Amino acid sequence: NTADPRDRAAGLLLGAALGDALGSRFEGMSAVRADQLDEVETSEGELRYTDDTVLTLVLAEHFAERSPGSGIQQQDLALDFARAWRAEPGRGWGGGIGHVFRAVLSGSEWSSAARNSFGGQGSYGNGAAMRVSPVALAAPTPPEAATLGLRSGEVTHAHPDGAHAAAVQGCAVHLALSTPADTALDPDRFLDRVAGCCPDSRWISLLERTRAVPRSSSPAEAAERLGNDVTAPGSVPLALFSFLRHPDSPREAVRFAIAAGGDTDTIGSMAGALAGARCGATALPPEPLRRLEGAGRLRELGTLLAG
Ligand code: F2R
Ligand code: MG
Ligand code: MG
Ligand code: MG
Repeated sequence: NTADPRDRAAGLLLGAALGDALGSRFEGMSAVRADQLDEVETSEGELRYTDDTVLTLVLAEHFAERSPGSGIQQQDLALDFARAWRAEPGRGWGGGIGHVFRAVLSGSEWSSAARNSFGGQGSYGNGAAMRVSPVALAAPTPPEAATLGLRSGEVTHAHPDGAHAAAVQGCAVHLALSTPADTALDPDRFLDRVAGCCPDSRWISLLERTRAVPRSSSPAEAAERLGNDVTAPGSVPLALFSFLRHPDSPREAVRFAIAAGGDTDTIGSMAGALAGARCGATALPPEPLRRLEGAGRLRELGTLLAG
């Protein structure tokens, strides 16, 4: 682990993208074996990322283009997300998110576009949480990261389960970024602090469920208890668990998340952001990192946003 804030900021963004790119080969599979993970880590060729990282980059650029402390301009952010979706339709997008982006591109306010999806329920997909990690670099404290996470999330995910997931994951990444490098991470204290930043009863109970999973569980057992699907409540807890299981190894945290199967790119990405933020870019596995699409810009943005 490193104490260098720039290395940690780079690790946060690179860890998110690496988890996405490694996991994307297996998205939708029920479980992933160690030899399949070894193969994707060591094979040749570029490791391409998916929608998770496309939107993470948009959010990071949103902060990089503005002076520190400017927060989020929600209509601008919605438009930038939607333009990124339009520019790259082949990045493996969620089933309902196109409706939101199409409405924004035809002039709707973000709030009505997000509210009108899924028959007026709004989305509880994990798309708001999967892209939220840059808020940890823009907010000075964990509670402010939760607030920024919520503001970035509600732009497309109007259902409270989807929007609050971004608050939870954003604040968790901020906490991971500021854990002392030379002290063992205490999972109970970590979950207490996340819960303290996110006063949403549904998420408090999901965090309690995460805490109750035995620390020695296998990926399959953790997925059985916490879920591993494209919904926010069915994926953010498993990403947190994967990190708490392997807080000092981004490679192991990401491998655990992907081995659990299901929404592997997204759960791998969220676990990678958490572990990369704690351990830094220098702790990421060098070989797959060398092959990661966009690694140069991700590193640059991390360093820039770290200030
Ligand atoms: N969607 C995928 N992967 C599967 C398809 C891959 C693609 N076909 C390919 O192989 O190229 N991956 C990406 O989607 C997830 C993020 O989703 P997001 O952005 O939240 O989208 P959406 O559509 O809003 O929500 C996802 C699904 O959740 C269910 N859902 C959400 N809200 C619902 C509601 N109110 N009622 C009922 N169902 C709801 C729906 O099934 C949505 O389609 C990430 O995994 C990303 O990698
Ligand atoms: Mg994806
Ligand atoms: Mg900061
Ligand atoms: Mg996914």
